[in-house]
Amino acid sequence: MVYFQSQTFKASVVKLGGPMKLPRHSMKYGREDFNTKGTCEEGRMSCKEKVRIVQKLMPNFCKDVSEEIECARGKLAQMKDRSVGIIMKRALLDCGRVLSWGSNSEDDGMGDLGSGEVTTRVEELDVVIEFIWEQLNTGHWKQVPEVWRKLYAYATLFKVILLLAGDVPTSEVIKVCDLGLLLGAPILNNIMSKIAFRLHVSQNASLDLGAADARLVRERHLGESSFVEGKQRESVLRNQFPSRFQLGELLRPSIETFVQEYFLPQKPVLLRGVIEHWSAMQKWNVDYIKQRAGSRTVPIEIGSKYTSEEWTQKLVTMDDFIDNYVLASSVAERSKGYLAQHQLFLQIPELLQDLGIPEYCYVGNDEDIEINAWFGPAGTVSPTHYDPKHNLLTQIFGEKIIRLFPPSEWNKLYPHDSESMLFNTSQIDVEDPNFSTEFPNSARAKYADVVLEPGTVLYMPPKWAHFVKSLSPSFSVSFWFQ
Ligand SMILES: O=C(O)CCC(=O)C(=O)O
Repeated sequence: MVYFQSQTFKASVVKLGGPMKLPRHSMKYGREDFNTKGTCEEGRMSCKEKVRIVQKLMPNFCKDVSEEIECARGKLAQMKDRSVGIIMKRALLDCGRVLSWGSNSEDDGMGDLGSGEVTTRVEELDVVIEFIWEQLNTGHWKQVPEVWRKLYAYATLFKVILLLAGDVPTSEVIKVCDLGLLLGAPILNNIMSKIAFRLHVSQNASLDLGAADARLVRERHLGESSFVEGKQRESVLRNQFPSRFQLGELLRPSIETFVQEYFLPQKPVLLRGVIEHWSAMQKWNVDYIKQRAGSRTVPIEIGSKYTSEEWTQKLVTMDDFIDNYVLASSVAERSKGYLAQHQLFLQIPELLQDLGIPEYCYVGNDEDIEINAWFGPAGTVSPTHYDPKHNLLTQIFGEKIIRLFPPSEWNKLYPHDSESMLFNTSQIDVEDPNFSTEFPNSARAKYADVVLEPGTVLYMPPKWAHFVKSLSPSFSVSFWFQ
């Protein structure tokens, strides 16, 4: 796949390892998405409490970090770019001073670092972060030297530590962590994710979503879930041509049956009884997601579908996304928001504890399972496209309708130009009643429609084209494997 990166005002975010699907991962974010200022203070944690969180997570900060920074400085010197290395080294030493705070009984404020020094150091780091951001966004993502992604992660880690000492709003610090996670390389055993999660949980505990508010959120959420009822669900998609076939359904088949009858012959099937025991099935709703991840910054898609002109991407907090797109139907109608194909569980691994990995994924290469979250309001659309990997699409809450086309039908679906970013996407809008006039061969394409209900899993083999529309606020998790 090709990953486009172009100069400024575009950023390539959320790599978090693993292959990407375009255009969903072209990641066109505006520079304003990277502004961490201006978030209001809500937490009641003291500066000391916040610094302690990092002290506990990184008891050997200087030892753990020095080597990496020296190595990066060496590489930068070779690249004749010493100034970044010098600023990083200075910031490292200052962070060491912040994190040794408390080891000396005479410490006040933020160790022996004055607030003026904190501000200066953060300003210096902002210049470095901006500079690295430019490096990340110049040219082809895959050709960006790894040292820049590492440095981005370390620079944001240093900024986080200094901001904590400078006592800025916790939400601002969490956003810096998330940007480090989204753009930087993973460092120090996923330290940024641990810091962000601990800050979020501590802040949330001090805020505590009032019971009345929680009830309100739940009621609004449930109120919207009956977007389309009963039999009507099936008629959401028009053009019920005679070439429709029925998809098989199985209750927790053995691995042997799955492999012999579905995986090897590359036949899709709807599975039941596979994920019902996941605690997410009981626990997950919008309140819960807010509690676990409300202050976290996530990438969302805005627009009716990724093939439309007005489609764009944005970074927002999970709270904003839920309030303004998942629950607020009037805004959502004007501009749909979709947290789509995001490796949320690498960013917030604690959420993965509520799920499992379906054992059928292990019939492939178990080191190459990519897990993506798909969370949004009723009416999100993924236009007809195919993916190169096997997929188990699991439904946690809400419902989706899916139209599936075998690989043999792909030519009848009028794919976009093979040289374009949309090479894996059909030009047909299966919701448009006139599509067969414009694209006559499509009326002969064989397909199956399936409704994905909570607790069900759809196995989609590679190259099976699929159109997906949510019928209610919905959370799905896909497992791609090969
Ligand atoms: O749920 C969706 O909107 C699309 C899912 C999908 O395309 C996939 O899992 O590959």
